Amino acid sequence: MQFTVVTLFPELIDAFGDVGIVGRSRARGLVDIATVNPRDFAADRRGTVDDAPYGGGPGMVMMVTPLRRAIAAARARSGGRTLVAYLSPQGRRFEQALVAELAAYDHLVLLAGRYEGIDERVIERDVDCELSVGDFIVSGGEVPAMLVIDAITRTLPGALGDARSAVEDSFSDGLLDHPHYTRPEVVDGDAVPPVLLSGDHGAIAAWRRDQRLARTRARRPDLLAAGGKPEPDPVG
Ligand code: 9D3
Repeated sequence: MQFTVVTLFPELIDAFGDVGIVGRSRARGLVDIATVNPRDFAADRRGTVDDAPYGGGPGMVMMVTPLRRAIAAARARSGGRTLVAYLSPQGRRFEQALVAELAAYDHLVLLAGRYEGIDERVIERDVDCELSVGDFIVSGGEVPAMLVIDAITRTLPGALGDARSAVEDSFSDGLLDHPHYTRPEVVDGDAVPPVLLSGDHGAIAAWRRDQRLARTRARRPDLLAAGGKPEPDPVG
C-alpha cells in the first residue's frame, strides 16, 4: 500500500516512517511512504504557500496553486485506486471501521494543512474526503496523517509478524484490552493475579475476557451499546 503525504514538514513524516511496526513494514516492502512539499510547487521564487484570508481575520490560508500542483504530483506516484484525504477538524471522525475502508485503497494521498487551513476550492475540487482524528485541536495535519498511516499499516497482512494478528488488537472486537503483567511475580508488595500463574489456559482466557468486559463497561460503556454501527461512505 502506498501513502503520499502532502506536507510543509516532510521531515516529520520521514522520521515516523523509520521506526517500529511502520518502519519494519516499509523495510519489508509492505508499505511505501513518500512526501510531496507544496513549497516545491510555489508560483514564485520565494516559495510562497500561504496568504491572508479574504474577508479578514487572523492567521494565513494555504494557497490553491502550490497545493493543487502538489496533489497532482502525489497522484502521479501511482495508477492504482487512489483516495485524496484532507486531515481537518471538519472531517469525518477517524475510527477503526474507517481504517478497514481506507485499507481497501492502493494509494492514500494525505493532505496535511498548517496555518488556519487550506483554500476551500482545493477541498471542493481536489479532495475526496475529510478526516478528523477527534474533538481536540492540534497544530496541523501531520500528526493526524501519521496516525492514519499507523492504524492502517497495522491491519495489513504481515505487518504485525507471525506471533500477533490484527484480530487480537483491541477494537477489532470492540472491547478494551485486559491488564498485562510480566516478571517479577511480586514487586513492592504487589502480586500478579494468581490465575495467570495457574497454567490453566481456559481459566486465563475466561479471566481476560471478564477483565475486558468489566473495563469496557466501566471506562467506555458507549462501546457496549448494542449492534455494530453502520458507517457512512468515506467519500463526500
Ligand atoms: C485555532 C485555529 N482554529 C480556529 C477555530 C481552527 C483550526 C485550524 C487548524 C484548528 C486546527 C487546525 C489544525 N488541525 C488540523 O490540521 C487537524 C485536526 C485537528 O486539529 N483536530 C482533529 N483532527 C485533525 S485532522 C487535522
